[in-house]
Amino acid sequence: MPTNPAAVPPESSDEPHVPGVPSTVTPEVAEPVEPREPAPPKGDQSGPATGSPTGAPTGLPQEAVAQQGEWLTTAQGDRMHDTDHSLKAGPRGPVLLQDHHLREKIMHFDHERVPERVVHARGAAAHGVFTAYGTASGVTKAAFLAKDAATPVFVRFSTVLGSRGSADTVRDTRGFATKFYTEEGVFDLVGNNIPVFFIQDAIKFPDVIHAGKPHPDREIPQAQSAHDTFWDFVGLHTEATHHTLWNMSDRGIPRSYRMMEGFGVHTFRLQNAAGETTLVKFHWKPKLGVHSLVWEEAQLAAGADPDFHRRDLADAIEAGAFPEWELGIQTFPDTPEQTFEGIDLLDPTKIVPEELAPVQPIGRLVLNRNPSNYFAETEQVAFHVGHLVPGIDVTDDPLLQGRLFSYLDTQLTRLGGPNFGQLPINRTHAPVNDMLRDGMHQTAVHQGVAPYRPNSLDGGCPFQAGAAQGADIEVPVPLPASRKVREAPESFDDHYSQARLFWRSMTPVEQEHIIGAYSFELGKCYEQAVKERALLTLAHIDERLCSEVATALGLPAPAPDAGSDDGLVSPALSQLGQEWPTEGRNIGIVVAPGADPDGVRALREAVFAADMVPLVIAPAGGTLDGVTVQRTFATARSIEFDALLVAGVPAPAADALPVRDAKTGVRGTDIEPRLALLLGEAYRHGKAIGGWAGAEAALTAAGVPQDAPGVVLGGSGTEVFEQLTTLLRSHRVWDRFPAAS
Ligand code: HDE
Repeated sequence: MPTNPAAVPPESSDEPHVPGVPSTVTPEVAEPVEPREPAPPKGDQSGPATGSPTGAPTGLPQEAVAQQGEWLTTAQGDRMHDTDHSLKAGPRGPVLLQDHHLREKIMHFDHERVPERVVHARGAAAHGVFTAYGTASGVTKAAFLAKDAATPVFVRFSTVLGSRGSADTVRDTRGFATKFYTEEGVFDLVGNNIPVFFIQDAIKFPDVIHAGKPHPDREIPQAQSAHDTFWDFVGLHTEATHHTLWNMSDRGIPRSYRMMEGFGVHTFRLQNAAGETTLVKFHWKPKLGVHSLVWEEAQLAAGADPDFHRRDLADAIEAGAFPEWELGIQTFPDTPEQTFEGIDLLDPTKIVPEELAPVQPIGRLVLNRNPSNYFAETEQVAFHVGHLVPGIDVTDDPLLQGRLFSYLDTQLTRLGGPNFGQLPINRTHAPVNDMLRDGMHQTAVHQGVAPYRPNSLDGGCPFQAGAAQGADIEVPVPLPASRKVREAPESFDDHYSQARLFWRSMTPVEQEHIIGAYSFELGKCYEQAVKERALLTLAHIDERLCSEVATALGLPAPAPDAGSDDGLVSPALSQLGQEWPTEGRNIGIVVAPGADPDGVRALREAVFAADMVPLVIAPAGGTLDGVTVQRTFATARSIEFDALLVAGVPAPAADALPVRDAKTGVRGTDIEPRLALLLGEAYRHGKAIGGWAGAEAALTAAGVPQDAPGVVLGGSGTEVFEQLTTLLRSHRVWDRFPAAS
């Protein structure tokens, strides 16, 4: 019998299943079940038996599974009896060169890494399905956008600046890249969570990234824009102003990947079956709304849980709270000028406000399956803006044009050669019959003798398709009669009007966050000239923004230079002012020994019933009064919870430090300091807080005023929870932020 513990057969299907893990791409929401820590990867109980120790990862075809059989082998299939000792000349003697297993094992380990992505290195991904409404069929012939077409997808979210091991919650733009495995070939929508970009021409990309990455001498700071080289660049390169302002807004610190918008950024060209063309911008709209962390939370999470977003995405999918987005398009007539309401559609630093061109929903994306192997899927996936299907084409946006080169080129280094398209995650679901041959990591065994055209030896195969066979035929767009130049169009010179539009569209509390972000980032710079130049840029956006940041920096504010604007406001840019679904939110339940255990049980049921996740927090792990504890005072941190409920007052530890009641100033030892920290942070971060069964004392000791907005006391746990749910629909208790009052 095998002695290797990995050889234990896969768990049987009647064992408790990981909550909500689906075995197909069907976007059905599973019944919420009691949460537990993420379980190790399991075999797909519904798929074919593989006889492998780990079972076939969910959804993968059997031939894609590396492990077969129960016994440990070398890479050549030679069965091994010992992988723990090198072959030696005696137990105390030297290691023998003839030990092939040792050399193979270490050689392979030494080469396990591939270069990380030069940008967007830190990411997390999930599988899902996209179902089209058919509403885009009038403007595009793309088959996957026809009514009810369901297309498998793989979506990778990322930060831009940080290395692969950096924290998730840093202030940065987020990548939102979607691979549609359509019947007509792969379509990649490689977008961001911010609709504009720092630069208007791809040739500036190395500059902006060199400026944003850590300083080349000490290689710090990691994954941050709060340093001199970044602000040096954006101060000198004013076309970055609009995007920088978005980054300094709450969009730069999303609460969750599930709560981000996505944008294709560039304008694309669609073509319908009649050959008519339309210019469009793509938008992803999250079902849960657009929500952000507050800056202190983002900083705390970077230490307490650097995997915050990655964990959130995987946990939500595992629990059956499948993230959802609607894909929408803004459409514009394809005129020779390629402008709309005076906005240059080829300028990637500009948006078209939704109030001028509404976003029309064209389909629904549901992410319902976690990757089973990070490297094979999330790391090796290769997106490309040039992966297009008939009916979708690029425009002459100079940023997009440069990307068309970069995304092929970068894979040669990162994935080691030209055959990365054969990696399972990158394989199209359409039949492939190309004439590309050989090269590094070739895994296909091509047939025939004539990989050239024309040929007679392979019967003339493969044949070229025409329009009738669905060939992707370029849209014959007329080119402007012009001259060869290194120049940008004049309209690209407007660097401020849309930054002003964005600023004006923010609510007071969002504006306060922006002021705080600039004050923090510029406060981390050392060079006086860099800060002064940044203030000059702010003077072009708004006088108060500029003067408040100047005050925070201890510098004089330059004279305002707000230009002459139309004063347009786009309410769609604000994240506040609406109510959103609360599915998948984490509810922390702080319990003390003897504090209404039946009430806690009923509360947990109520939280599950509301499709949210109850997490019981107690002084120690295990169970308390028969209730399973998920977090202890040592492992819980406020960042994890969207709302907190407190039942009773935990007894202070014998060595507890005295804490100060923030309201009365009185010091006491009537609450555990870590609980005081938990409640105090949740309060400061504008989270809904509730309590019953004697919670008042704990809240008072933690400095949480009982009459403050968003603090609910009394009744039963379930009654309090109902009120917290209403508060959660607005994401935070905004009235607790000074600017909102
Ligand atoms: Fe990228 N970008 N980019 N980018 N980008 C890459 O490609 C590049 C730009 C975006 O999850 C790289 O495979 C240039 C805009 C995402 O794997 C690289 C320019 C937008 C991802 C590259 C841009 C993006 C990348 C690095 C200026 C939003 C991650 C690894 C012309 C619309 C995809 C790779 C993933 C990745 C180049 C600008 C989004 C080097 C030259 C604008 C989401 O090819």
